[in-house]
Amino acid sequence: MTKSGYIAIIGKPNVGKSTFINAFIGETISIITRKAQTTRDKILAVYTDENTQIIFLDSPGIHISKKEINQFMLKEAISAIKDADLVLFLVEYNNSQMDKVNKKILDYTLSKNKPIILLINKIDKYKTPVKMLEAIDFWKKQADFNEIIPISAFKGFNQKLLLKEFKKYLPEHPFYYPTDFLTDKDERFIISELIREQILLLTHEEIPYDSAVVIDKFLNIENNITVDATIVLARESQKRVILGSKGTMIKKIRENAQENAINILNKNIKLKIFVKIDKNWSTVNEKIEKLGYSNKTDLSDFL
Ligand SMILES: Nc1nc2c(ncn2[C@@H]2O[C@H](COP(=O)(O)OP(=O)(O)OP(=O)(O)O)[C@@H](O)[C@H]2O)c(=O)[nH]1
Ligand SMILES: [Mg+2]
Repeated sequence: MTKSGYIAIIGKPNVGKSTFINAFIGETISIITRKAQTTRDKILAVYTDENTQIIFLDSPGIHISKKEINQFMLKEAISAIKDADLVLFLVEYNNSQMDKVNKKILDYTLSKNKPIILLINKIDKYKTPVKMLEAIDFWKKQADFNEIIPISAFKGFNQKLLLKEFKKYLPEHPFYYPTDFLTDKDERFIISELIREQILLLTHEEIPYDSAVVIDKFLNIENNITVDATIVLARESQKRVILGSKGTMIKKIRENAQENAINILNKNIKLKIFVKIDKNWSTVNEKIEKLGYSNKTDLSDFL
């Protein structure tokens, strides 16, 4: 009998959720940056071996804010918890405090009777093993976790050991997806994320959070892909920054995203990028839905 189930990765922004999933699967599925709130959508990443299939759900870092785009992101994270057979709760070595947000995530997950494994990430940053033992001790007192495992998603971890732990909590079930299935996201989504990744890496302040990327045209002829994409911004003044002096910024965004897309998708890709203003899009519900950010999850039992 095979084991197959859903594992949600939940935690505050920037703790390394996407890094962990990409490393576990061995592919670039989610974008990773130094900035908080990099992941916007619930992204499925599938691990398959002879007798186990794990459907990882990467989720946006939990950040509580009234802004509509943030409410969408929160719904994506909460719906991942609801879908999960097991929740991986990620915390970072240096924020191992039970702050309000972590407490909310934990209480909510426990109220849904989900098993929780606590992963204490970024242990490569510990100067001494004593610090790590202190962190483990601290978290032990916070809740009755099914397991507590320190890891470094960055420097590598013992995949075999984690797999063994995860499997304990997965139901016996036929595989949900074909054995070669990797993610629910298509090439259009991946290219739009690679563009957003460059915006996150190259611009600052509110611009990454007020940017969305839509794919207007996607043509694939014998592995030659032509893509027209538009960066949607919330304010006129942001356009100047995205274009840069003499168009240098948009050129850099386009070149880097195109190069990454070619390497990740292993296809010949020609990318064109346009820029458009959709005034205050990130704070207007109808506008974020039009840009593809729609999730009907009820947040009343979380907030
Ligand atoms: N030192 C160290 N850095 C790490 C580790 N794991 C992730 N990082 C870094 O932490 C930053 C955030 O990583 P992400 O994977 O994007 O974090 P996330 O939790 O998905 O963030 P959001 O999508 O914003 O919620 C990146 O700069 C990573 O390189 C780790 O084990 N050690
Ligand atoms: Mg992420």
